[in-house]
Amino acid sequence: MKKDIIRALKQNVNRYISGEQLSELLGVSRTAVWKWINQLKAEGYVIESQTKLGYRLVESPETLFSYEIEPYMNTKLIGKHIIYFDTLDSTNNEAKRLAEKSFEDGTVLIADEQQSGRGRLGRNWVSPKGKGIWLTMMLKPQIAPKDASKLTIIAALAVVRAIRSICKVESQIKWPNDIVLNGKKICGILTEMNAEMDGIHYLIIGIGVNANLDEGDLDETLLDKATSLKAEMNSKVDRKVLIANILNEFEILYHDFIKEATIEKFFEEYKSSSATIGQQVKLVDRKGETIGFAEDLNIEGQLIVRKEDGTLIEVTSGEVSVRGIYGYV
Ligand code: BT5
Repeated sequence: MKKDIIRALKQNVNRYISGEQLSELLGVSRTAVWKWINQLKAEGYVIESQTKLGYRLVESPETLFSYEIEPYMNTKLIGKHIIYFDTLDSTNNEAKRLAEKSFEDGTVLIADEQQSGRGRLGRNWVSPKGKGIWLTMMLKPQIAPKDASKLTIIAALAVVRAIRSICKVESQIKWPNDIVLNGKKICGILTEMNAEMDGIHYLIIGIGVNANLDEGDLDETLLDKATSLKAEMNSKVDRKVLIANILNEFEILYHDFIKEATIEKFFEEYKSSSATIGQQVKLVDRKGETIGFAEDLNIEGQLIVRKEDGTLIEVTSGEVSVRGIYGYV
């Protein structure tokens, strides 16, 4: 109902829509309309009411309510069910809790703030309130567990495409799960799954985008390697539109990917978005560090690295950490 009232109010920007019109449109009484309007006001919507004229929407809150994002979406699966939280420990944690009960394929969880946002291997992810996009997509893909990491690629491409179309800038993918802009990290992706040898029970993709973070939001150790879209572009990003675009782009890519569990169709796009190919890299794993040159990526999403002794190795994400030698990328 809220969604319908908001849609009606938004379609009549700068104009009043009468209580009677709203009640006819929505099939509820005028008193019910009045109650919904009051609820919306309590949520931060600025709505003018005039006795004879009706209601006029003056301002919407920045809050990422599903009904604020949906008007910009055109998906059939991803985000058909969006659950918004003011605050959470982590959207990926919440997704796991929900998955233990039951969930609709394509459900998206969004938090305005994460108290314990997570990166890979228990690392911390800074997620201040009202400044970023902290979301998790919950999926039930019918693919083999070995192909699951390719969904990180799909998500990364969706973010790059969405940033291109909304912010008109070209971001790049730092293998395997970072998006960088001007050499600094603006987004991280955390894909996790619950699977058996031959099947995935559920898979969750957490995406964190530093949309409108200010310098003070990142601690000093991060300042030389992380940034936000706002800081790089000198203007604030509309998080709702960017979220909708990420979900739209993800669905298009996911739809193609899921048929054969291959990234073949977007392999060239993936390679040309790579910030890692052509860089000197340091591979770090439990055994130690290896210096090499990132020559290419293969269709499995592995990084092909020429070691200093001239041999080529295929590096699988999750096995090693890749660091740039001359800076973050
Ligand atoms: C990642 O891990 O980059 C995955 C981050 C995923 C975050 C999303 S937000 C929604 C969902 N819910 C969650 O709890 N998580 C996901 P990794 O590659 O391990 O990078 C982590 C490292 O990035 C940290 O150790 C810091 O060095 C750095 N970092 C932390 N917060 C950052 C931020 N906001 N922006 C840029 N870098 C950050």
